[in-house]
Amino acid sequence: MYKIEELGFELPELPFAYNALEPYMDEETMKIHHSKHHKAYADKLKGVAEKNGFSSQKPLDLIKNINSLPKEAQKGVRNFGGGHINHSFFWTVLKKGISHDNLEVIRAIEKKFESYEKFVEQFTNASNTFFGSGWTWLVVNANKELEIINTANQDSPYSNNQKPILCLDLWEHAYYILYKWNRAEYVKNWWNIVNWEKVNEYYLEAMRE
Ligand code: MN3
Repeated sequence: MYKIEELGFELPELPFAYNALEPYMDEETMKIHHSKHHKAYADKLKGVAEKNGFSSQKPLDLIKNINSLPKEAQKGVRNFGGGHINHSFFWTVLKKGISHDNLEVIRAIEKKFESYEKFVEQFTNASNTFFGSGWTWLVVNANKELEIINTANQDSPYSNNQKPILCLDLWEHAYYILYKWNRAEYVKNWWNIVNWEKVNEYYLEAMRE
């Protein structure tokens, strides 16, 4: 599987088949989400990078250092770079049938949120009460603590010195074909396709750094 820090401006291959998350996420949504929406972010970021002379840099570094980029490049990097990086990250934390038992990240979640169930409740609540397009994240913050946050549009936690370990796409394009208006049902079903083994990997990496 690709590493976020090594990504360039090309669309990364989805680490699973388009129908691999059925019935919780349908094949048509995954196809459009990855090959149209994500690809558009990557292509537009490439345009911004070419125009501003950033083509030799890594997209993740652009997102991390967004505030030190020239003002005229920041909006494009925030929207398209965020879109590219956030989606690339999202695909890696999706997989069907992964147990959350016996993982260090779950011990840390239990310590921070009391129990796995309480964590799920808080994350779900953060998603359901978020207005508009954006994301819900579990991050390791600058104090090395777990924290649930939302970001609007394609804003990325990487820009705020937070290390994401799990995320959920709340844009309508992520669920509308299958769930229509019912975002809460999408959020509820999404827990069946969290790749906890990858989340655990990200957690251990973030705590080591
Ligand atoms: Mn999306």
